[in-house]
Amino acid sequence: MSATTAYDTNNVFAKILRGELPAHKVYEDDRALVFLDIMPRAPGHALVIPKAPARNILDIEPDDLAYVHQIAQKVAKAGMSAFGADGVTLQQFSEEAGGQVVFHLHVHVIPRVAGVAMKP
Ligand code: DGP
Repeated sequence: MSATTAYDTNNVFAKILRGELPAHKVYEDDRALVFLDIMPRAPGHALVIPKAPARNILDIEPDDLAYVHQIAQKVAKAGMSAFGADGVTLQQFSEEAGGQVVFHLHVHVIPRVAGVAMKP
């Protein structure tokens, strides 16, 4: 596996973007989509993805990466407020060795309550 691995248009997030699979969407614009994680590690666990076809941190265009993080900041603030959180954890995994399972770039935004551990 290398940084040049091609984008797979059949990954599940590409299917969500095309409307072929359902998702609980919480925000959408012309460049990004935000939806709830199907296996939340804490209440309000959301995923921010670019609409552009990026596999992960290794191939995303810098402008798209910056935009995804702008949206992640908004989602972090809104999620903390909505779920009464004291903090927020952002995670992004790249390639199998980095813990990535779905190969369309996504940033996990996980509201955190003080003293409450995230689910594994
Ligand atoms: P990772 O690539 O390691 O960041 O893990 C993928 C994450 O995506 C994991 O937290 C579960 C979530 N996920 C996988 N399939 C689906 C799906 O079909 N719908 C939603 N909403 N989330 C999914």
